[in-house]
Amino acid sequence: MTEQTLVLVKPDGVRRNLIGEVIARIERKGYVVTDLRYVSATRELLTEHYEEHVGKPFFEPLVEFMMSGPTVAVRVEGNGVVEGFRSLAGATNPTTAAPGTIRGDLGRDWGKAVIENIVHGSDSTLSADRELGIWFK
Ligand code: DAT
Ligand code: MG
Repeated sequence: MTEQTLVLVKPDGVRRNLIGEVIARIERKGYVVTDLRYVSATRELLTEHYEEHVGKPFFEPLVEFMMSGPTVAVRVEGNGVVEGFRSLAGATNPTTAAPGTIRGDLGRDWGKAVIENIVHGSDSTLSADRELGIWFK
């Protein structure tokens, strides 16, 4: 099977009408969207998705932010897509994310307790399979 990753257009990206922009960048790169869902995430789903961050100071603000509106979950396929999409997304902090990346071009610091950075991308093939199972149950 081809490599797969989970991309999320987070609530800030959906509110700012950036669903198409994010998907366009994925498609222009040559990756293939093979499934897509509009999801109102629950605390339960988010606790599973962000299990590595449970207990950190930004965890509660992160969950609140991710429940503040709908998220678009996207299954994306292609060789090297896990690393490739992380590269398209850019660094976690949009202030320093490189121009040319999604977070670098479209994100900024809004002075909130949690970093709002438009997209999520799985950080390994193991995470990708785990996270796809959560969002495409
Ligand atoms: P990434 O989304 O780049 O994989 P992560 O997994 O470390 O980053 O964190 C998940 C999300 O939590 C991230 O996209 C934004 C937010 N976040 C991370 N570190 C943070 C911090 N120190 N303060 C506030 N929000 C943070
Ligand atoms: Mg992460």
